[in-house]
Amino acid sequence: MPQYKLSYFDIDGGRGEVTRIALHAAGVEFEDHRLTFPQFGEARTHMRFKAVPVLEIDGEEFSQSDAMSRYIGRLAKLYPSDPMQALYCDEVLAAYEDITQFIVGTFGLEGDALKEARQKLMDGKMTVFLTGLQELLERGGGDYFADKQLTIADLRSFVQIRSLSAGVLDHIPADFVQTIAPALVEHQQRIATEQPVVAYYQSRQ
Ligand SMILES: N[C@@H](CCC(=O)N[C@@H](CS)C(=O)NCC(=O)O)C(=O)O
Repeated sequence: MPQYKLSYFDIDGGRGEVTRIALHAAGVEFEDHRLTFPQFGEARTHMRFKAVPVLEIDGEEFSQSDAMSRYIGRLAKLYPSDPMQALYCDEVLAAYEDITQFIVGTFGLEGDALKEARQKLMDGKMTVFLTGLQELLERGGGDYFADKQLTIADLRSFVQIRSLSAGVLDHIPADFVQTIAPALVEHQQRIATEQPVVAYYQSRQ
């Protein structure tokens, strides 16, 4: 059995979380290496792209969260084998990555500049993307985004909608997603009750 080590921030969310859930669902032991921000500052100097998550498999390092979640998703049977269903799944992952980038683009702003940038995002790109993702959920049949079963697309949506709805991002109200795309919130709450997700968070207690 290969040795897996996932390095990411000590948060139950962000770009490392889907791979953590999928690793647990795949039934593989892994070192859940959680970094403080100061530790990251030091560790990044040795990382190829100076960013996390980093997945090590038998000491070989891999970057890019969607690449690693797809790989582990395949091991966990959480990634479609059918090419069209894989396309459905990938489209969702990429759209959520775009949303992440929009939000990251407002990091570092303060005061009125932050408030205005976040309002502009909510009125513009976030509304477009959340509405679009809700359409993609409907396309998948309403319960799942692809393959008529749980995939890493559902996990990514679960992680990201949970975070967006937590009220932790200044000027983005906790009910913003509910207002724009209620089906994504309903989906997030349902995915939270799926066995692999429940089992992963139980393992964290
Ligand atoms: N495309 C990369 C982006 C990685 C990335 O930007 N990670 C963030 C944390 S979620 C990071 O390490 N940021 C620090 C930095 O870029 O300075 C991925 O999907 O893994």
